[in-house]
Amino acid sequence: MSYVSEVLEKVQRRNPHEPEFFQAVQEVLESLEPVVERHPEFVKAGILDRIVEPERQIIFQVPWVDDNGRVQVNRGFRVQFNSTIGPYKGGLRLHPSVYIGIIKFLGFEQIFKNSLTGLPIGGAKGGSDFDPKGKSDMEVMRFCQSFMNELYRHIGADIDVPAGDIGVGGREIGFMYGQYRKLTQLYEGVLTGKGLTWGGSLARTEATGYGLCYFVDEMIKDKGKSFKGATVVVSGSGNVSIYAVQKVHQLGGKVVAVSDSNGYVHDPNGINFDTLQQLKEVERKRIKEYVKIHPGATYTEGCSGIWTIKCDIALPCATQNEIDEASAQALVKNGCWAVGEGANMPSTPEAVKVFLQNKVLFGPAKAANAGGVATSALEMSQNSMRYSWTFEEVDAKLKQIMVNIYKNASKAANEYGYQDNLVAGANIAGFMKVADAMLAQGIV
Ligand code: NDP
Ligand code: 2IT
Repeated sequence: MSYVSEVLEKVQRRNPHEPEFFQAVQEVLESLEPVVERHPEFVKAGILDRIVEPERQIIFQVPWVDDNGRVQVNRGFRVQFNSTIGPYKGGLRLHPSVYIGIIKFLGFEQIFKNSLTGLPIGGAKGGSDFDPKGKSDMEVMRFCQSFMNELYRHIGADIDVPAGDIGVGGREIGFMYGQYRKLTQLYEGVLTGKGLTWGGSLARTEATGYGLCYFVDEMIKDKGKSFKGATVVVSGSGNVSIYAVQKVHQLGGKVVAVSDSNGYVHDPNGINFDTLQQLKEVERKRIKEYVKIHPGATYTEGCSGIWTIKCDIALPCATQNEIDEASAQALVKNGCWAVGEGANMPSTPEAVKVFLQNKVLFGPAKAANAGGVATSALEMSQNSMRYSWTFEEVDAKLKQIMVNIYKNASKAANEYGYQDNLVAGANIAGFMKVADAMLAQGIV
């Protein structure tokens, strides 16, 4: 049995009932077969055994009182996965579907993504099964404060720096930062995605969506194509989606559809960015409200139908496993020639296979959506310097980082016999840096 199969078997045995975690590990480890073959020193040092086991997993109670005076109890998580190349770094997700398996898959992905950025950050993830939908601002505040009442003792600007993810944006980061400051008396860059008047970085809000488009732009340019005149479908309508829509339009493409977990909007005239931003960011409304403002658009219940809309480029920016094999086949059949993953693990393994077999240019999540965390690391740099860069400075650095990620993933793919397979290329390029550092630092 190969070393990779041995480790995979152990991961499955040790982590039953966590299919998302196993899915993420399997994809990475399988693409590392030729790497461990060429590097027996990694086998000897047990690098794979160690990289699939979180360094620390914290699970805690989050009690809070709702607006009716009732006590509510949620479960909080922080998985500190790997700190070999820097302090733990990764977002917090607030969604009712959150359990340890989701946080572990996201934390595992984060190790390689963060490595790919070229910046000194380790991998982590956290969150809670709290559902922010329908909660008042005060309920969200009380939840965030209670969450931080436990989390604060495990984090710090040089220890672990959380940020946003699904259900966590500027509002939640604000409440958590306030509570951290109150509890510790420290004014430090312990969270990223902060407001601009209290340590936040310009362009962090836009970074994941913009970075995704910079990555895809580089990937398709390499094959003689561009966003100009391309029809694009973007799923979701949250932070990543909103700024992906804006950047696609700036690059000359046209986004014709966006969605939420209830359904999707198709606007053949092009999704109006201002309406989208106002509805989702400011008013926190459902996406179906869009058609009231733009009668030329249609709303359809159910979210997977979005992948049956004819497009050149698909940018899944909602959640894991949102594109299954059938949706991937529908995209290919309709002529889709590029996919960039804004969400984490949005394509099932079967869907990825369909894209690769059909020569669709495919930008995998850990490379394509790394712009968010990269800009978080730039926020950390600015906090350390007690200084801030202009929007243009941060945006230029973000763009360069995304171009470099594409080049490094593409180069690693070619070096290990995976021509044009950026899934394998990103896994290998991300892994090599962490594995070399683990080797150098000994068994700790
Ligand atoms: P938001 O909470 O801002 O938006 C999430 C969007 O996805 C909403 O439109 C939401 O719809 C939809 N969605 C969430 N869960 C589901 C589901 N189970 N089924 C269908 N639709 C769903 O989150 P972000 O935009 O920040 O995150 C989106 C994705 O991007 C996630 O996978 C996240 O991990 C990833 N990501 C985020 C980064 C960031 O910087 N924020 C960085 C890198 C990756 P609804 O409102 O109906 O729930
Ligand atoms: O998945 C991700 O990379 C994020 N949610 C962003 C993490 C961060 O620390 O900015």
